[in-house]
Amino acid sequence: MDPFAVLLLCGSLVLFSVSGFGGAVDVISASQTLRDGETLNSSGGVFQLGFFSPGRSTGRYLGIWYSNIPVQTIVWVANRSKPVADSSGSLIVNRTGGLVLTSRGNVVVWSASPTGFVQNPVLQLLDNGNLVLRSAADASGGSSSGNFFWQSFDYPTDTFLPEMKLGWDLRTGIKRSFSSWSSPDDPSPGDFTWSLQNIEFPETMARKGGTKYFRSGPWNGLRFSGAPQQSLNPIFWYNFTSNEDEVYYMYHVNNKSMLVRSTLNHSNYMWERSTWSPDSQEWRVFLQLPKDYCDNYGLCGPYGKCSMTNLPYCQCLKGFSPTSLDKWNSNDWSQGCVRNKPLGCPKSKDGFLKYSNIKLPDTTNCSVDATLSLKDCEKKCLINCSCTAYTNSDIRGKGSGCAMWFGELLDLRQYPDAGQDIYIRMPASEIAGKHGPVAWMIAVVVLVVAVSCGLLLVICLFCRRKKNTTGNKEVSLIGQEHEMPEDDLELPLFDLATISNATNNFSDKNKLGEGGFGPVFKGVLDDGHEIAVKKLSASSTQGMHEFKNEVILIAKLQHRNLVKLLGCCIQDEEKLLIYEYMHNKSLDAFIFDPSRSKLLDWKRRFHIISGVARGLLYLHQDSRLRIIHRDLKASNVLLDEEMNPKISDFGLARIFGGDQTEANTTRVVGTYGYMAPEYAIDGLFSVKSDVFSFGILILETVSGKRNRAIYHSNNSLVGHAWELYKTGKSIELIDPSLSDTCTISEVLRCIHVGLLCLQEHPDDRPAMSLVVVMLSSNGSLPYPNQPGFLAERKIRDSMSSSSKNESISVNDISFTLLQPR
Ligand SMILES: *[C@@H]1O[C@H](CO)[C@@H](O)[C@H](O)[C@H]1NC(C)=O
Ligand SMILES: *[C@@H]1O[C@H](CO)[C@@H](O)[C@H](O)[C@H]1NC(C)=O
Ligand SMILES: *[C@@H]1O[C@H](CO)[C@@H](O)[C@H](O)[C@H]1NC(C)=O
Ligand SMILES: *[C@@H]1O[C@H](CO)[C@@H](O)[C@H](O)[C@H]1NC(C)=O
Ligand SMILES: *[C@@H]1O[C@H](CO)[C@@H](O)[C@H](O)[C@H]1NC(C)=O
Ligand SMILES: *[C@@H]1O[C@H](CO)[C@@H](O)[C@H](O)[C@H]1NC(C)=O
Ligand SMILES: *[C@@H]1O[C@H](CO)[C@@H](O)[C@H](O)[C@H]1NC(C)=O
Ligand SMILES: CC(=O)N[C@H]1CO[C@H](CO)[C@@H](O)[C@@H]1O
Repeated sequence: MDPFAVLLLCGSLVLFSVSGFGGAVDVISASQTLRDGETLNSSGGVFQLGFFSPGRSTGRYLGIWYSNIPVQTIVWVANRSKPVADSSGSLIVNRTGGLVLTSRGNVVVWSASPTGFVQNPVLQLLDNGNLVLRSAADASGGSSSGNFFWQSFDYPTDTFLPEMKLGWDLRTGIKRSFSSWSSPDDPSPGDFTWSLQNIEFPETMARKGGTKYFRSGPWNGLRFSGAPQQSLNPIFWYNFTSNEDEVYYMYHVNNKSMLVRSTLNHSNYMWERSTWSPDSQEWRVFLQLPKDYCDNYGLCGPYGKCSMTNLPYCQCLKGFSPTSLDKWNSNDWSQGCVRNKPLGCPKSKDGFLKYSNIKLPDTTNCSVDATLSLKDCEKKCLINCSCTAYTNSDIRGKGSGCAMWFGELLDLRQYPDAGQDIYIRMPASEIAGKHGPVAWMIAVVVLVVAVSCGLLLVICLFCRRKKNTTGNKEVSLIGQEHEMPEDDLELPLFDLATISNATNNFSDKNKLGEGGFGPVFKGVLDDGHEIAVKKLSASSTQGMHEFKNEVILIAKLQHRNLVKLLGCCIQDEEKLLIYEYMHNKSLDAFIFDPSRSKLLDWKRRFHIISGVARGLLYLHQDSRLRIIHRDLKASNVLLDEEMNPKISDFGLARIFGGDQTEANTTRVVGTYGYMAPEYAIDGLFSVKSDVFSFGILILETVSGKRNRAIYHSNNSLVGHAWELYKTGKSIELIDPSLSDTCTISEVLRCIHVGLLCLQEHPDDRPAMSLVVVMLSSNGSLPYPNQPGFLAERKIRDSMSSSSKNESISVNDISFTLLQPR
């Protein structure tokens, strides 16, 4: 017998014993073929190798997926960019261990070669999803690293599985990184990639079309310095290995029977980690990166520092100022900051300022010496004039190693309680005075402030005296802050010329928007005060005198959640209301905008919901006027510089007619999507119709979605929220961009209160005083009934009153009068 044949026979015998065990086929041996339609199962039945067609594609790809879950979840694709056109594809392991995928006519579609000579090559699919080529003689064969001549884990696609390595194999030169699919129908590499970079001080970097987009920060011995959420999870543990053979990052799952994967999502550009939930039979995402606005790469430019707890988010480091003040002030921070004073090196001395809880800057221009202590690191940095910062490269224990940055510091971030220390180089003059001169300066500043306050007080008193005596038109803006004796409260009357001047003659450039009662313009008074001017449309039926009286009454309403009315102007048929200017525009500009919605984390949104509730309570009960807003909606909630909510447009309905607590009106103001059924249909309004609108506002703020249609219970946001509530799945209503910042119990409470506000019968809705209590306490809440849907009301009404034409015509009138906005 030919010796080669004997060898082959032996090989197959060994093979037989391997594959025969347990009956499942988890290996393909030399010269065997895997055809389209056949699968190779891993021994524990977790994964499967075979041919598949993704989404709507008809092309066939060779790939690996989970065998036991109904949602086809591909974890690896061999020929990502070159499908087999029909089902003629077949994979063969040739005698030298080459893997060859051919289509009709033996055309090679994909191939892979072993890294060396393999005796009796076999291809095996392991239970961790790794497809490996090994020698049949190699008995180990387990899922431990083993002697693999080729493995799919070295050529990742978009999925990072536990035990896979992200990084470099320095012996073979392989660099393992990830790229998203192009689309759900096309596994070819998309423009979203994820890799480990900067081998000196490695960090992971996500790129979108080649542009840096999110960075994890470098590995500091325990975790990536910019991914604090990592250390919080008991399900995983992480390994980072760096030696002369390999530099890589890896994660493991404690519970082996749990299915976990991380993917690059091509549709939302997120790095998502999810687990399979056997109960609900779906993948549950529990970690998404980037996580918040400050995670945007380089948002604050060089020497800028991002913090989610500050507004604006970006700040210059101490001793630095914005490169371009104009851009900085218009929230374009990308140009970053420059030093106020140049470094002294080499002529004079420099020192370092310590910052704590920092995500370390981009490590591209960083070098590490693991043998140095922090003290020696400082010395070494100090003698090289281009060294701008240093810190420990490993923070385990007391900290060790030395990392130094050369050149600009980019993508710094301040955490409240994560990150680590960094020491940033400054000229000695900017640090030296930390105790002496600074304390001195503080003393001087305090003195100056005290003296000027005193002076101001005197001036104010003087002015007040003067005003009282002359009784002239009040034009000053100061002195309106607090409640004054009745007779002293006079509304500032502005001159039309002043306002016209401030708004560039009501130019379109100054227009902020079109409110329910007329356009709104931004203006700047001569003294620099920014104002918003509402030009009332002429349709008010009131005379000038009544109008002025109304405005004076409304100007008395003072609450921190109401926009402050600064004055008015009545001249030449023009009626203008002058308000304080709100820098952050309105709530709808944030929650409905995919990119800006990240700016409002849950804490802020809850603050907004609570603030609006208090503002509304004040209007309904605490103010002397009992005002019904009648047009509460996201675009009428303005946000100041600190994102405090302020209700605007209150009292306008009053100016334009009726002021009873419950009234019937022929003119239905208000906005489609926010109106209570009894108001929209019967024109009946009360404080409880505001409560209904507030319920809509809560649901929109929580979900980030507009309530567009209330006609069809299934399509509307309200209907959706109700369906989810009934099935105990309210969590699914939450805006995905909140998922990491929210306190679930608080969100669920808000949704619950929202549904109570949306009850069909006004009497079933809580008053605002109760809403405020319900939002802030932990007590149990009543079970809501089905919310009031316009559609059902309308249909029921017209059925029950088919004999009464009257009611139908009322419906028609009210709908034609709706203001579609
Ligand atoms: C592989 O597993 C699937 C499902 O678990 C099963 O239907 C198939 O028969 C298995 N194939 C082999 C060759 O064992
Ligand atoms: C096996 O396949 C590899 C990869 O395509 C190829 O380089 C090699 O020549 C093939 N060997 C044989 C014996 O066909
Ligand atoms: C990974 O790290 C853990 C501790 O975090 C350690 O017990 C384990 O041996 C490490 N594994 C590898 C493969 O380095
Ligand atoms: C491991 O995960 C499985 C599947 O999710 C679960 O059924 C099992 O209870 C878990 N075991 C432990 C010890 O947590
Ligand atoms: C990507 O995200 C979208 C929506 O966020 C989701 O529907 C889709 O399943 C995700 N795709 C992958 C591959 O995880
Ligand atoms: C690193 O240094 C080079 C050369 O000075 C510079 O062009 C580059 O912008 C720097 N990169 C970072 C991330 O600081
Ligand atoms: C400072 O360090 C940089 C980066 O390591 C190096 O290229 C440069 O030569 C050093 N300069 C001096 C004066 O030592
Ligand atoms: C013959 C071959 O290997 N063709 C392609 C299969 O897909 C990979 C990954 O996308 C490509 O790199 C190959 O060129």
